[in-house]
Amino acid sequence: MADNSSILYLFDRPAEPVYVPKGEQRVAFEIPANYLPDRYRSVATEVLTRYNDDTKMKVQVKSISIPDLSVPMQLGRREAFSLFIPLHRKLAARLIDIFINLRTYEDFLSVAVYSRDRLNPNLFIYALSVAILHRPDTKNLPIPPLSEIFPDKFMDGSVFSRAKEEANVVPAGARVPIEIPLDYTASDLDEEHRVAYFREDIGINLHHWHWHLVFPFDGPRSIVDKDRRGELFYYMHQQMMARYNAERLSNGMNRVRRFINWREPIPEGYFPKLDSQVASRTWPARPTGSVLKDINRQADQVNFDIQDLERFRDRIYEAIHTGAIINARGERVPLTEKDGVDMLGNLIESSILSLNPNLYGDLHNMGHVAISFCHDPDNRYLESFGIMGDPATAMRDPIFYAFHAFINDVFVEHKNTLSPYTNQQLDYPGIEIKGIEVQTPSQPTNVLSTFWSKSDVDLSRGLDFTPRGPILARFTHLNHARFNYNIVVNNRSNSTKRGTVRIYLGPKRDERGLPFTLENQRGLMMEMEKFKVTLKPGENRIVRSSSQSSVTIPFERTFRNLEEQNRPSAGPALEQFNLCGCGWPEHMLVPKGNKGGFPMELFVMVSDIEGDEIVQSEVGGCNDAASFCGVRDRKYPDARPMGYPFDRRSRDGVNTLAQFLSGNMAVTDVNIRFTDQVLPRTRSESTGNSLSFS
Ligand code: CUO
Repeated sequence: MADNSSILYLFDRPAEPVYVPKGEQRVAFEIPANYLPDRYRSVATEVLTRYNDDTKMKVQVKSISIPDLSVPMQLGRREAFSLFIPLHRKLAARLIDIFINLRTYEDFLSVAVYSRDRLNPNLFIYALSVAILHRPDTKNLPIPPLSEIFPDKFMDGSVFSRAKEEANVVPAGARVPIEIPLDYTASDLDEEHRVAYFREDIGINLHHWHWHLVFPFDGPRSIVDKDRRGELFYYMHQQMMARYNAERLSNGMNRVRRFINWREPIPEGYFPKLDSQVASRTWPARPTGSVLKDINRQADQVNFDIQDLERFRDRIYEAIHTGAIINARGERVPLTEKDGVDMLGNLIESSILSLNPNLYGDLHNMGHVAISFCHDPDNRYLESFGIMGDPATAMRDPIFYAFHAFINDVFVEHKNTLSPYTNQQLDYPGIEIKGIEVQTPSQPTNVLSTFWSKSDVDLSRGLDFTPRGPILARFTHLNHARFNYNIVVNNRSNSTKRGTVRIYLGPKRDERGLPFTLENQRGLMMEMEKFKVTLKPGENRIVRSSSQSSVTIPFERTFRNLEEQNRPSAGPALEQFNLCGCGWPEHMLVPKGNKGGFPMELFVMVSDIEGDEIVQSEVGGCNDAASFCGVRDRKYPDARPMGYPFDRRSRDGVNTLAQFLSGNMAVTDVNIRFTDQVLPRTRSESTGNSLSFS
């Protein structure tokens, strides 16, 4: 790799010093002697020449005057880093600011190289990732998935001693993958464990981490202030909840409860069994029955009471019910139909765009902090935060969903104040859906097929101080056979029409087996696909593959390897490959269903382009999972409220999905059949188990 991509080698083995050659190419950074940390200066000549024979490629690092790094250096090298802790967030925001404002790529590389061995590795990798994603001269680079950089955040700690043994004892070509069992965090005695395969899926956790990288809540305003980011905070998390609930219903469980009484013992316990390789301690567990406490941790400079959270919550509800936020100047800012949800998102999270952080606080982030410190609220045991304190790990914990069910509820409270869509706002006169079905190869019509697959991730990038060469961990995950949507649309006018096809899938029956009312079902509707169509007069047959989904990124992108041999080397293909890693993993598009067939309803709508269209060039890039992640450097590509048409209460007299339909909509029953076997990945028409590389 030449040019601007050499900065990516800084992701390699984050705790090894920067002058140790990186990657399989043995890339050596030629650093000025004064860049060495103090403890190496006296042995500079030896240190800087030691690896000379071992390198295949050299990268010159320019010597420049280094900006003041004292702020980000406040966090120790071996401490844990949490985005949700305000102090840590400020340190990261400062470093991002430094990185973003460096004038040239050479300066950026130089400061990044200088700071790498002086800063906390988690803080450094986070800030470096945000900066690379947002700098014009690096934004096309593929950031390696965090599972390669810090694999310890994604799998059982015992994997690493086995991996180190394998790496030290067995030569690179002869190593065997280390199997990670599907069930290692709990037994079936814990009912919540039935959906552990979802919570602990590497792909969904990577998505969540990447989403928060693309949409940071702090940092330079130019990168925080993205189009409708507050609304997207609501919608992306709402959709993850809908997916989790479909997964629970598939497994015979109730929908997730809301964590609303913060004084009560928390029934959901979780023992993550993750070991931090960097902070060299295990991530704390939370036994069943833990209680939130007031937080007062001087070391982290975080000090607030549960009562503070309750006050923030009540003020936000008051804003919703009075229809207006009070801004920092004491003025009323109405929560309008168009922008209200976006303002609320920034207020609740809260991001630096919050209109009044003093009054409305930092509800969501402090909720994460309170939960993640409930085992050591005053730091008497010198324990760090639990997994709710890190976006890369939070989704593993059942409490994440109970807490986010509460957060979602706040948004729903606001949405319920808006008038229902009128028939006129929903219908597309002259456009009629005549038929919809899904077709999976070698399955009956309207049957989706799920099963287990095994895939490998390479740990070698994240295993500091071990011999080189790939070392694979093999994990088992849910998967489905790819399928097509077949849609027949009749355009009864005599001119060409354009519209947006919106496809949702939702469970048909509740926990007791009764059909859902629309009011209960609409929050469970999962966006599967959204795309523009041009409809000629008469009948139009539309075929769409599930792999094109507006919410997913391809399997290979979730688990891509930076040095993979089959990576496109230039041109638009590279551009496409490199686009951000944000997006729901394709293998988790379809909920598990069950062996007998889990009944779902497939909803398809063609909406009028008049109300949909954002006029802009769509070449923005990074648009694979646009519904969840937006389009890079562009406006959100759909003018309707996110979640339309299910984001509001339905009009009077409409109680079921069937009653909701106008001519431009249709519903059909779909069954999801689960096969409890590990099938080869080729069943999903994906490219096979091609993640290994030599
Ligand atoms: Cu994504 Cu709570 O926002 O984790």
